[in-house]
Amino acid sequence: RILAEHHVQLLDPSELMRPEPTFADKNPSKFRDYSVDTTDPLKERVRQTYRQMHLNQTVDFVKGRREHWLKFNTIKMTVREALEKLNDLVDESDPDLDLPNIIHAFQAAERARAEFPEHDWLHLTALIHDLGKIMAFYGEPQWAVVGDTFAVGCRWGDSIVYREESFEGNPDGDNPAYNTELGIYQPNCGVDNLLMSWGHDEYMYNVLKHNKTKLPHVACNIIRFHSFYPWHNGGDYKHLEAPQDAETKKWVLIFNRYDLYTKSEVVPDIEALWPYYQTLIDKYLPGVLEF
Ligand code: INS
Repeated sequence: RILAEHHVQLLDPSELMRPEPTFADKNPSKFRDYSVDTTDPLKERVRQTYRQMHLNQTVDFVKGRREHWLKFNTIKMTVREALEKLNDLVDESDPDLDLPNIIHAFQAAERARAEFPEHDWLHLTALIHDLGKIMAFYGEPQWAVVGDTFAVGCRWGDSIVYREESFEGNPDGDNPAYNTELGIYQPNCGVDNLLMSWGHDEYMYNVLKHNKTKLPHVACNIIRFHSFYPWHNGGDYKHLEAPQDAETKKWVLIFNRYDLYTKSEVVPDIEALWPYYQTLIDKYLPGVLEF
């Protein structure tokens, strides 16, 4: 009976969506610090990555990268092989994690597993949510792989990090077709109709669909929008939301707790965890994938 109560408590949605998680290794307000300090190498690394992103991500650029990557003819690999590649990737846009990305994958997955033990699809979603970052090993600069995403083709959201200065010189800012509140979109067109800045979210979403994953659609949507902070965290782009986006946002926000607040120096025992996660890979995303 005690166990059952504990279980119910863990699954209470209001608890799950509380902004302050109790499991974080540092004060939650200390995450996502994008303040500028040009003498701090980590802060500068983050700022420069976003500067390149905000300068170069235009409608034309995004269309070009989609054209290139969505042929899925670059890489053939299993999920495990792709995850192991992330051992060599430190995300240059992330002020909260200076460790290889595979560690973050397991940190997030284990937290999802602890809070939603019965939703095995969510554990796998957390494990693979950043897998699209393997683009960085195949010629893509980090500014087109990592970091928060935003919609191109309309005015940039006010809550985008470094919004004030870092878009200076981006030609879309001078283009009247792209620089209005609606830009190329219809009101309430829905987030899945937005042309997103090119990065690992949109790529991995498409990889999942291309490889006919058995993960539920909401899992694919979590992956597609998990870095769209200006939307799910900043409150921008409301005029482009469709009613069905509320469900996506709810799950993205639940997921965000595992994604953001588990970032810490505590390294999980990855070898010991593989067998469990391999069963999930075999169930939902087996074999060699086309990336
Ligand atoms: C996260 C988030 C972080 C960013 C990471 C990304 O989802 O957007 O801010 O640094 O690259 O994976």
